[in-house]
Amino acid sequence: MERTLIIVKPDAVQRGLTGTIISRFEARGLRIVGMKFMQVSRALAEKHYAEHVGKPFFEGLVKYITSSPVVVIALEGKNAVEAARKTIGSTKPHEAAAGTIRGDFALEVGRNLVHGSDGVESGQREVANFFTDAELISWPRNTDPWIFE
Ligand code: IDP
Ligand code: MG
Repeated sequence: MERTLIIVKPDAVQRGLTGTIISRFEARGLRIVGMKFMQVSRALAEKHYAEHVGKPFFEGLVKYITSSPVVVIALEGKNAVEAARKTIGSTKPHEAAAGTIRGDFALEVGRNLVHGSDGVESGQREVANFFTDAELISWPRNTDPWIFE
């Protein structure tokens, strides 16, 4: 099964949207295999956002993600990466479809509430960047047969 890294970003935590955002993924059927409240260090932010080094928004992005605590979640499921991205919505919230997290709760790209991995390989890599093996729990969920065929 695929894994994807979700970050409930500092703006979402500050705005009291943590529970609302987690519940969107939970209701979708994705299985939580890791979750913690943490402060992202500059080193971890640079590692996580390495693909954006050199872009004009990079400094602002690192400042944003390290500015206050986040909740990181590892989710598992069939097609978990694409399903989570669709639940999150477009990067620019003003373009995000209504019904998505960004489309319902955000307006600006630099305050877009949530991160989700953009591919199967990045999902694996990003989960490993944020969680140790001991922090990830593979567990049989009683509702799995009602969610996964
Ligand atoms: P994604 O989060 O939808 O995958 P990416 O293109 O990977 O979007 O960009 C990572 C994050 O960088 C975005 O979620 C957003 O917070 C920030 N970002 C992207 N483009 C811009 C921009 O043009 N200005 C400011 N921040 C940006
Ligand atoms: Mg991205």
